[in-house]
Amino acid sequence: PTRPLPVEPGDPQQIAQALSTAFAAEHDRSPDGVYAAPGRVNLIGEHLDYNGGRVLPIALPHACYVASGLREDDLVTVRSLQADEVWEGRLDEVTPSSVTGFVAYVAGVLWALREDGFDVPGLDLVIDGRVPLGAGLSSSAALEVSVALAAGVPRSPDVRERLVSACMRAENDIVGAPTGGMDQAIAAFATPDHALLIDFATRERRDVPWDPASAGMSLLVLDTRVQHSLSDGSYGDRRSESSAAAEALGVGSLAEASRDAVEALDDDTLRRRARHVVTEDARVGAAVDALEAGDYTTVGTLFTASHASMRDDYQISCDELDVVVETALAAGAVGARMTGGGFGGSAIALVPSDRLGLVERAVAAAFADRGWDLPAVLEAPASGAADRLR
Ligand code: GAF
Repeated sequence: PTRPLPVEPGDPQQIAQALSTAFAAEHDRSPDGVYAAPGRVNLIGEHLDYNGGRVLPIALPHACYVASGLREDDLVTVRSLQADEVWEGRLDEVTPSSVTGFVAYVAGVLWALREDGFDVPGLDLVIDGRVPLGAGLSSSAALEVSVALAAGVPRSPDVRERLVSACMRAENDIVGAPTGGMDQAIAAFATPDHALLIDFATRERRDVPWDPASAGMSLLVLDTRVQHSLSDGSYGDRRSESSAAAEALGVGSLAEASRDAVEALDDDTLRRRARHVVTEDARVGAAVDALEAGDYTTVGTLFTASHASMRDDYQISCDELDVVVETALAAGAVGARMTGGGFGGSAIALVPSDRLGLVERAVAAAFADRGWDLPAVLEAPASGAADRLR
């Protein structure tokens, strides 16, 4: 094949219908509800959430789907269409070491909701995850947020904030991934056709128009298929280095530091990490201004500068991501960068729509030349937030 492999999001209503049927086959009754929560690509602002900076993600049309039914006892059963085994357990027995794999996310969210005072009932859950795994597209947060919605907690105006907190707590305390909260927030609060600006210094959120087609462009998401994990230590290392740099600079979080102070740091590693954070935060501000002015060429330039910063200063890229970025730019993209946690996963490219095929073929050829597996490609219209489907 000369083109990357497409990963289709599927039709939400058809997926929900099929999941209801799978639930009925397993449990001899219809589910009480079917819920979905999206994956994401972050347009710009990487590793800024836990550094008190700004991020600008969009939600993907690719989502995680959960069918849930109340039980009369307080057992929880979890079946995923992507796994062989069924898990069965009691929430009061969940601890960081008692659950592993994808079940840690599911049981972790239910545990965290209980810890927050919600009366989570016994549940049967059947899950269909349609966000590619380990691709830096936030399959974990999609799973967490869809399970949180499916957990049968009452709806109130502030409940989504509490669900997001519970999802983060599950990820940090039960799964052991020290992540920063961007992914859960975009899954819970995305608006179609918009990116979500989140300022982690103030916790303010604001929709920003995202319409590359208005400038004759498309956003290409290319999954290198180099799997990454947020709990393998490398992500946590960046987080500790950031804390050490903030401490050396005498600031509460790194995004507050001045560029001059950063350049005066003695330690080369800490100086690089801090430089990424302060320059990236400034790029997010510039990208928002450019988007509000409809200037997608400038957005592209900022993407490419962001990639260089992640490659050279934050040092979270890898050869495959660098090759996607360089090849896309050489084939006519106006900007490209890795997205998400890094060390593998996906890159995004802003491409004049009449060059999409050219860029896709060039990336596929560059991977084939190096003997690497063909990357995957996703379409990424900015999609909506987690919701109940039936
Ligand atoms: C991962 C984390 F989960 C997020 O919190 C964020 O830090 C991101 O990496 C990097 O921007 O997706």
